[in-house]
Amino acid sequence: MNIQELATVRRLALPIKIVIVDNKYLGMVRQWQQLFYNRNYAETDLSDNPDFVDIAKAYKIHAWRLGEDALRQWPVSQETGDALERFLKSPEPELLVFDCHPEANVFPMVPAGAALSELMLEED
Ligand SMILES: Cc1ncc(C[n+]2csc(CCOP(=O)(O)OP(=O)(O)O)c2C)c(N)n1
Ligand SMILES: [Mg+2]
Repeated sequence: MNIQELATVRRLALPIKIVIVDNKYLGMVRQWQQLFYNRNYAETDLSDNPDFVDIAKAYKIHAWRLGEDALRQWPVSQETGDALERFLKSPEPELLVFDCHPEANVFPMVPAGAALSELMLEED
């Protein structure tokens, strides 16, 4: 929704660090469809997302991708740690695409109509 701002980031050489958690869905909406509408996924599939690394490169912003496996082990490998450190310390704008499982959910959440005290901490 903010792609054009990459042009400003580049023009002003703003040292902003951008992380895209790419689950290939409108995930917050998909989670509701999964949990409360029996996985009736409507208009949330983004499996045809563009390659965000290529998009950043078109704006001459350095970009790279981190697969989900890279963060599965903790502490992360030396290679991943070095890459993240370079990313954070870079004086340039940087964009990182972090591939995320399409059905990873976010908790806690409050179901529609429920009280805050009824928040869900995990899937039933
Ligand atoms: C301009 C605008 N349109 C619609 C929404 C409603 N909305 C909130 S979260 C969301 C899905 C966002 O998907 P994504 O950016 O892929 O993030 P994810 O939930 O997958 O982490 C939508 C459509 C919004 N907040 N702003
Ligand atoms: Mg998403």
